[in-house]
Amino acid sequence: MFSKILIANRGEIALRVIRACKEMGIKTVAVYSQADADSLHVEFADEAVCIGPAPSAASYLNIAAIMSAAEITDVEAIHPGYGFLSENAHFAEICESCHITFIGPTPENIRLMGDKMIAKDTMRKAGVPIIPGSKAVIDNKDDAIKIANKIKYPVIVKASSGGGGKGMRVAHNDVRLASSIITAQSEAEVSFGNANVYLEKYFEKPRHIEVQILADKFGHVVHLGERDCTVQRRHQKLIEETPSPVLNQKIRKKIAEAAVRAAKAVNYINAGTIEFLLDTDGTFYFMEMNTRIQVEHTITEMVTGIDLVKEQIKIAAGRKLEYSQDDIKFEGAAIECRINAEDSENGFMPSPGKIENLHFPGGRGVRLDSHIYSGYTIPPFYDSMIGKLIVHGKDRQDAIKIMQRALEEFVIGPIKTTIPFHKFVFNNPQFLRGNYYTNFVEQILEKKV
Ligand code: MV4
Repeated sequence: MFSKILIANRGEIALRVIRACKEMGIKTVAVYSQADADSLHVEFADEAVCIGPAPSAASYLNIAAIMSAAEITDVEAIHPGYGFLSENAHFAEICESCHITFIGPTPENIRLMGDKMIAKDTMRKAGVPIIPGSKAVIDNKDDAIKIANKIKYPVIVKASSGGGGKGMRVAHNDVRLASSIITAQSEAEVSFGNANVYLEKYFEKPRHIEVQILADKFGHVVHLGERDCTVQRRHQKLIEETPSPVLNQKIRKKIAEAAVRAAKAVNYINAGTIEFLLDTDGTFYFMEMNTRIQVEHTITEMVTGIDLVKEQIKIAAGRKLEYSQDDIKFEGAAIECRINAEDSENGFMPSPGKIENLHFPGGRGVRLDSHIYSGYTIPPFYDSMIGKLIVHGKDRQDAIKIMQRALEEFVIGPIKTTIPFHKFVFNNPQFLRGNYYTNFVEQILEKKV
């Protein structure tokens, strides 16, 4: 096992990794930007190294500065968390060449899944259902129009290097398709430095279902069930729950098996998530694979009792998975609400600043993963998520009751947060029935449901 790990991240996920390391008897090194000198991850780690000024590009994305910190502190491994360098194949390669273990998948895994077209083609060959669409990059509008008329409108143009919703365009007819391709291509070129786009049938009322997998270096792959992440705004998830309120046991088993097949097809190693689009009729299709630990990993931990960050570290250290699929038991239901420093009553406008009043909820079934404290100033430079409120109940109804109570107990001020939004959702009849789609947040903001 490693004796010292560097955490190349900040905020709640840096704390989350430090906590796992402490329980495993591993020493920790935090890295921080000049704007994060007062952060809890700096306080809680055994050592801390300043890696640059506030902007991410100069600090948390600064590979040279992070590798220098790793060399100076003599760590054996780096945990990248999520975001920042977590899905950067080049960074994973540099770690390898410096003989420092990257706690995550191989550079090849990351690179393959980073190209959505290649990922899709790999899944098709592995027998994982994929969304009908173009089999190659779109290079002229006539071919695109032919494909669109074959799969029937509406269609969606997606960027090959995209993901997470960036660079997507929906088209309902030939004329709009031609212009959508041009705009999607130029957006993709600007955002990703790669203008390649492809075409898919567009689903109007999908749900976002993802499956957590773990894979060790000996080819063993297990799944840890699904998460329903359908409550999103502008491709930012706000609420995640497990199990999904809409899957029956038959589809649940099929989607989990498809995820294991997907991971095996690419010789995947470490923790990963396979995202599926679920149609209203229960058919599901591969969307993309996330090659990192995700924000919402916590709800899977609650229902399985498995610490995913510890598993990531053990896998990276070359340990075999200690259990097989049948040993994994799922208990109850878990829900996560993302607490962002945003004014959900004013267009989710960012609301950085000093926290003067703070009270964390507690009691039965409540977990709070957060790096904030009373007197802490939220810097304006980074992601607005300041915490995750996670509940675990004996079933969905019980979890909802715990969440409603915990949201009532929660005080953060005077900065604005997404707590009022969550209180509103947990009183919405459609949400309470589990009857919602990806347009749900838009609908409630327009007061339609
Ligand atoms: C789609 C889709 C409908 N049809 N693809 C959004 C993020 C990225 N992972 C893919 N996304 C979508 N792809 C087809 N063919 C609808 C979405 C989508 C979405 C998916 C899941 C959750 C929320 C969403 C919000 C808007 C669009």
